[in-house]
Amino acid sequence: MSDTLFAKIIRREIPAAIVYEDDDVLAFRDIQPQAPVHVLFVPKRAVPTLNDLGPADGGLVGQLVLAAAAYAKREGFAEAGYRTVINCNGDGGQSVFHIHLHLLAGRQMGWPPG
Ligand code: DGP
Repeated sequence: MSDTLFAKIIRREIPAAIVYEDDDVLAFRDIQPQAPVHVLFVPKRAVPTLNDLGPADGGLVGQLVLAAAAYAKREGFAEAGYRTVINCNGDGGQSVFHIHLHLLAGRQMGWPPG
């Protein structure tokens, strides 16, 4: 596993407010929340960016999406709505190079994004 900030959170070397975990995915609250609910869904297998995914990695991305949707249902805001985002590289606004899916909820989201 590469030594990103999120790898350290996965290894419990840095504290985080963990809200979900399974064998492949860890989810924890974003330290700089952009909405009342802002949770990051992170694969335990470190892949730096979307550009580094291969044909066999569809399951990894699918697990992030499914875990986020299940969390939204579990927490009771699925019907009200939410947004999921995966940033990629500089123009995408990615700052931590370990793929993660942002789940944002609890307010009306604007479009287009800033
Ligand atoms: P991105 O810009 O898409 O790479 O998102 C990275 C997110 O990670 C950003 O919204 C802030 C969050 N973040 C950065 N450092 C920490 C940390 O130490 N703990 C937690 N929980 N989140 C962090």
